[in-house]
Amino acid sequence: MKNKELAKIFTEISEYLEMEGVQFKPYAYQKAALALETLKNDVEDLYKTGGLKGLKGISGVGESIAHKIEEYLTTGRIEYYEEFKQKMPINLDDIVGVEGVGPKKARVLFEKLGVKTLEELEAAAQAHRIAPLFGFGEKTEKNILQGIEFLKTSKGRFLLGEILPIANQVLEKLQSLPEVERANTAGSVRRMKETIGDVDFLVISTDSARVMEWFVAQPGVVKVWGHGDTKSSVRLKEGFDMDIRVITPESYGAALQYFTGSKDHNIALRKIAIDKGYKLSEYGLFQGERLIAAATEEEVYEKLGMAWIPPELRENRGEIEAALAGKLPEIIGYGDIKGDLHVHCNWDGGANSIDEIVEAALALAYEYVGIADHTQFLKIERGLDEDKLRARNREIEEINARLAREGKNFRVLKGCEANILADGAIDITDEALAEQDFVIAGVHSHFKQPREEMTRRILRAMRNPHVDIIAHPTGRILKRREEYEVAIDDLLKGAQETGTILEINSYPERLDLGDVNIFAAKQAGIKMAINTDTHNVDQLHLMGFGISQARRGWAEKKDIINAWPAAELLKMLK
Ligand code: DGT
Ligand code: CA
Ligand code: CA
Repeated sequence: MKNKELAKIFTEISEYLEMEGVQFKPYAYQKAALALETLKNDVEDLYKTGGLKGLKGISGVGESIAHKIEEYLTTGRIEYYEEFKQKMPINLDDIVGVEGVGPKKARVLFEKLGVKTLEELEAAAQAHRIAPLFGFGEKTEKNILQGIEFLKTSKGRFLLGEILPIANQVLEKLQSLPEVERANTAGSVRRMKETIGDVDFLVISTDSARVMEWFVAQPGVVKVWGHGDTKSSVRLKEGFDMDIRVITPESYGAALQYFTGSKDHNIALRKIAIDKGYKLSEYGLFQGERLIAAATEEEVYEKLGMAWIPPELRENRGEIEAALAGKLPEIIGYGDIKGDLHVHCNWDGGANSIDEIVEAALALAYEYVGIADHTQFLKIERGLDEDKLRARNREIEEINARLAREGKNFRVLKGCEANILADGAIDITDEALAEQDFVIAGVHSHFKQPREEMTRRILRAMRNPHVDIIAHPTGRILKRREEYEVAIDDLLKGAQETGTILEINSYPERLDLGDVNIFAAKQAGIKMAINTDTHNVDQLHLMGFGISQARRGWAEKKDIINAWPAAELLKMLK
């Protein structure tokens, strides 16, 4: 799929435009990049079937960008982009990926120090050549070094959001091969861990040699690490590895259990087996030579005295004890969400009108959708002031009236995503907040505050009686930015005392709260909302990633407010 390649090019164009101080245009390219990144259709198919018009049908893609997509699909390059690259041949993805280095700084670093790569950036910082530059200073130089350090620690792991679509495509193709009887993903992909080291597949096949040949010859394979009779391993052009193993039907369950992991879960499970006088391996559960269970995972768990454990829970965080005691949580299901409470519409620069959002939400069988536009402080995101919010709310009321006339069991909720200013005040008046059905508040600036200040800041926002939900509570960006310094225990206590709901932001780069914090929040009786934070209806399906982390954090329907019917939700938001 060319979607990702184009998204990367448009992101870089927007960064080049920002370097040159161009107004508004960078935003248009950013929007198009976002749309392409999460587009479910193959952009090439859209072009083949619909031509330019088909491309313009992608929300966020206008005339000029559609022409550039066409140019790329027909010639393999975009002249406009190549010109930028020639002028400033910077490895932008890497450099701008360092926390604290935006396009403008990247340009200065290139022009003054000739920095093009991450290695050159690190060397320049270590040689203290960055601090003296105008607009940089000691602190920035230190931040850059820290940022690079963080990138190194997460190197070699990939976002679940990048990997899962590709893994699922390979899985579908595997399943459609005539010689494949059954295929599954295993490992961290099956457990839906937030980041993935490599992808593991298991198959049952009547002709494993053919499957191996197919596997190592897939388009996109750039290196074959191993090509055996029943086991192979490859690297894809995206940079990650995939392993495959062929298993006999008799021991498929035991193998699936073993290769799903996690390793810690397996070790704990093997101890239980030993205590019972059994031996557990990837070939089955044995008593001496006698096979006790192997064909299905359910049997294996059953013979060990417990119910089948959902893969998302298999991290040895108490799930085995819970299963032995018959007390596994009834974790939220992938189909249990009744509405998304964090959707940006075209009032604040999102790609879609409220009508389009309603249509998309109805298609997902939602019962409600919460529009949460940015408020005024975030000018770049075209945040709404009090008057604009009021006008937008009138539009929502008209749409709700129409939906009621049409007899639809669906409603649009009026909300906003307000900013928590540096001192914990909210950037818009209490009167405006009082007019919303719900208020989300989030930190979008001053990320580098000291721990106590950041904690106090968010606690103050929680105490604002109008604030219902705290967005992306820790501010982390996976593989890019560490969470801001904040005392998470104090935040949980604050949420508990004020009845504030914490968001589980579904964006693959965020997944914030993450699984461990979700677990802690649940234990403290704190309610959560799984939201997509989308600026484009094509991203509403990212909800699945948030749900997966909620499951990993043991969250049940009762813990997740947007798994509740509208009436209950509104009662709690009052
Ligand atoms: P990853 O790839 O780093 O995201 O994490 P996993 O969990 O997918 O790990 P991976 O690919 O190394 O191995 C897949 C599964 O195979 C792992 O979850 C459990 C099982 N496994 C692999 N090596 C061992 C081992 O040495 N001991 C045990 N008990 N299980 C193992
Ligand atoms: Ca793996
Ligand atoms: Ca592996």
